Parts: sequence; C-alpha cells; structure tokens
Amino acid sequence: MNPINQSPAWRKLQQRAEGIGKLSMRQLFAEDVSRAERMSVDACGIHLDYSKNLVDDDILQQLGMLIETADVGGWRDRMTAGDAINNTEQRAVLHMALRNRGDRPYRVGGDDVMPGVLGVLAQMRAFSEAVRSGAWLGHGGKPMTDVVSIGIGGSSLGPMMVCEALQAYQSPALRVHFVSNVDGAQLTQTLQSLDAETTLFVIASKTFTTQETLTNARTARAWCVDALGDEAAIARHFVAVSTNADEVAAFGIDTDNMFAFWDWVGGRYSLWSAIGLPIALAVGMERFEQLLAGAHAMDEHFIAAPTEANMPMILALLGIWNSNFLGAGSHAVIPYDQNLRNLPTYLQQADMESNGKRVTRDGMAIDYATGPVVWGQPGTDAQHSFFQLIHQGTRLVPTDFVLPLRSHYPVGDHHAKLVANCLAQSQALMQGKTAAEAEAELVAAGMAPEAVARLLPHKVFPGNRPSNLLLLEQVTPAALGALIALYEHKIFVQGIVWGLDSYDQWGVELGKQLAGKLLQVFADPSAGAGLDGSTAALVERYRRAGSEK
Ligand code: G6Q
Repeated sequence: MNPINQSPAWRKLQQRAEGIGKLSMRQLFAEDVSRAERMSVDACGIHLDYSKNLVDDDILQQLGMLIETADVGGWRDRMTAGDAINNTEQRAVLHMALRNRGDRPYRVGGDDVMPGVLGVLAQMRAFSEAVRSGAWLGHGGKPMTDVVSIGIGGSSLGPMMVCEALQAYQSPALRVHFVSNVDGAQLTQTLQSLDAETTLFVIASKTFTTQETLTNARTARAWCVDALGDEAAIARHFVAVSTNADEVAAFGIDTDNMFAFWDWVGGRYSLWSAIGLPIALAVGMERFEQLLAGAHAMDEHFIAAPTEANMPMILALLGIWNSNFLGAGSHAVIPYDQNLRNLPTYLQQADMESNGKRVTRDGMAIDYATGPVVWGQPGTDAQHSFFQLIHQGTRLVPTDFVLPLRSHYPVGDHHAKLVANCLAQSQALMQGKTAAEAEAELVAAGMAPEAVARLLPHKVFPGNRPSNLLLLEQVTPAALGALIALYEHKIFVQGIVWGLDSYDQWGVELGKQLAGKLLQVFADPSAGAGLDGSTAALVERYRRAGSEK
C-alpha cells in the first residue's frame, strides 16, 4: 500500500489545513445553529460532542476517506477473525473476545477461544466471591481484609485505574492496593499497615519473568513467610495471573491458584482478562461483568456503525486532523471526576505504547507524525496549573474533557460547580476572547487608557482551540467499560491509518537489556569495560555511595 500521506484525501486535507486560518469556530457556530447537534454522536451511554473542533463538513468528509483508504474495515475484520495483526510478534489481537457477551465467534488458528475465556471468568467468580464473602481463609484461619496486586505496566495500570474509578462501589471490608515500582518504597509503605494473616497477594504478570514484579513478589513472599512462620502459608496468601504456568510453579505458587490468559491478549489491553482479578475482588464479579458488557457494547458499535456515526472512528480522525494537519504534538485528557484521576496515566500507556512508532508494519520509515504525547490530570485541579498554556500558549493542545453528569458523591453544590467549570473550559477554548472584548472589559472596570494598552495583549485569548466533550450519565462499571473500549478502538483506527503495528512495544526493550548489564557491572566492575564515559562515571559514583547489590 502507498503511504497514507500520498493519498488524495491526505493531500486535500493538507490543502484545507493551509487555509485553516480563515476558519473560525465562533463563526461556524453563529452560521449553523445545528452544528452541535450534527457534530455529536451517542453510543453505549456516552455522548460525544465534537463540534468544538476546527472542522467543517468538507474536512470531516475528507477525514472519513482515510478510513476507506487505509482499509480500516478490512483490518477490523482481520482483528476479529483472529489474524495475527500484531505482525512483528505474530500474534492475534483479541481483547474483544474477553468481553464478548454475545454469540460472535472468536477464533485463533481455527480454535474457538470462548470456552477458555468463560472458564477463567467462572474461576474468577468463584474465587472473588469466596474472598469477598470471607469464605476464603488465610493460613491462620482468618478472612482477608487486604489484597495487594503486584504487577507493572499493562499488568497494573488498567486494574488500578478501574478500581479507583469504581471506588464508590467498593466496601471498606476489603481494601485493594497496587504495587508496581521496583523502588522498595512502594512495597514497604504498602506492607507497613498490613497484617500478613489477612493479606492476599495477586501476582499479575503475563510472562512471569518481569524484573520489577518478580522482585516485589519475592520480597512480599519473604514478608509473608516470615510473619506467618510457615512456607505452607503461600498456598492461602498468593495467587498468580499469568500465561506462564512453569514460572508460576517455579515461584512456589500452586497452579491451582493460577488464573490463565493467552498470548493474544496484549498487556495494555488485558484488564478484561484475569488481569482484572483485583477489580472483581474490589467491586464484585457482577460489576466486573458489567464493565465487560459496557466494553462489548462499544465493540459492537465499532464493528457496526458507519464512519460518520462511529464514535471511535470520529475520535481517531479528529486526532489525526489535529496532529498530522494542524501540528498538535500532544493530546490532553482531562476527566472532571476525581476517581478517574488515573485515566490519563492509563491512556498514556494505551496510546503511546501502541502508536509511538516510527516505522510501518513492513518496517519502512514513516515521514509523518504518529502517536501524540498523551497527558492530563483531573479538572478542576488542572485549571489551576497547566491550563494557562492550553488557553494562551504557543502550542496547540487538543483536549478531551470527560464528564459524568451525575456524581456518586452528591454533596452540596460541588457537582454543579464541577460541571460548570468543565463546560466553561471547553467553551473558553473554542470562543476565546478578542482584543475588542478584552478592551471593553478593562475599560468598564475603570482602567486608565495607558494601563489598558499595556495589559491588553495579555488579556486576549485566541480561542479556536479544539476540544471534545465526552459525557457519561455516571461513572458506572458499564459506562467505564464503554469509555475504555472507545479509546482502545480509537487507538486501533489511528494505528491502521498510520500503517503501523499498534500491538508490539519493542521500544521498551533496550533499557531493560542495559539495566540487566549494569546490574552485572555492579556485581563485577570488570564487566564494565567498554561502557561510555558518562555511564561509567555514574556507576562509579553509585559504587562509592556503597550500597550496590
Ligand atoms: C503492555 C506491555 C507492558 C507489560 C509489562 C508487564 O502492553 O507489554 O506494559 O504489560 O511489561 O509485563 P508482564 O505482564 O509480563 O509482567
């Protein structure tokens, strides 16, 4: 296939981008009272208003052509058919099978994967119900009060984000903690307040060879055995989630206490699998299944809806317009919901690890921008820190606002204020404030003409800055499932248009390799021959500090 940037639609979009200075969102809204209605779409309990983007009907139509040109539909079919669309790892990409609630068949190499998926869900149900009801007893005969999930990256961020997001559904009787960093601080601080007799560890690792996870797991194991005085305690206090039964057994966890998943589940797409066990423990299996159902509804929408009504495709195309044609290098996600505070962090991995690539699926160099830097923080806090740059800086930062209409915490007028702030931010980004408006305000405030002239440039907001508004009724398990799946499919569409493999992550390997070598150098300085001057000097400083192990 020719590179996407040589397609007629791409060229037309480039021409439109050259004349974009003439397009004013304010004016577009003034001229078309139906703009917001026309540029909104509802699916699976989510309302997307994308009318505050710098687009008109012609631009949207040309963007839609990219879906045809890149054969997104064909690739979507290949994905659901279980083809190895992760071609550099020769793996199928079937996270949709994990949340399949209907009768759509999912196969890998001709084998139906659904019996295995349903079997693990049943195992998760039995186990989570036993732990939550107090029927699962620890080595000393007591029920569990705390779960510590040890994992990193894709084996941690999803469950952690979801558990936080669904905090309102959790009971204080079973607290769930997450430990990911190899920095001993995190594990130490977590264990400090826990009682080994009532603590359950979930060791979540697809490969069961990840340095950070295995290091934390071994330390946790020693803590548990030390406190309970018996190796046999491991059987009641440790379970594993992995694809690697041999390593799980070698670690000392009975494989009866192992929850399996499969190589066709990518780490950052795995919260729907047994990697989601901490979610089921935190909020119950029923709610975990509602999360799956919400994601499944979004899958079916993504599969069936035409481009112009397809929410993931629309978000993907707007992202492409903003980054490839309007030059945005980053994308902000601002949830107006404190419990969604880690949504930006989660999406950072989902998006940047998937689409932060510089060669096509066939290994050809890419000469257009691919995945943006994804970042964000909850509102309103974000307004009081970096929104200055989004409103008046020299960079274009397209922003997704995520807003639940109802709060789980109805206290006073807090939620009304939260909603007003969110809507106001997207309105401000769109309309800005002209020099004439700013001047009129200053004059009305009684400011002297020289002072007005001095201050005026600082008071102008250029506006015309793109944002999407994603409204949810409330952050329920189903709505959250749909929201996460929406972003997953957006990432898929963008990866296909950019022609890259969204499902590998070779870029994380080099640092791991070098860290392994440096650990050898710490143990044996002669292994450091050939190190570059900077690294050698830093190793030496570390050695002189005297704590190398
Ligand atoms: C995700 C990545 C990566 C992975 C972690 C943990 O897509 O592959 O974040 O999830 O490195 O790997 P393990 O689950 O094998 O420990």
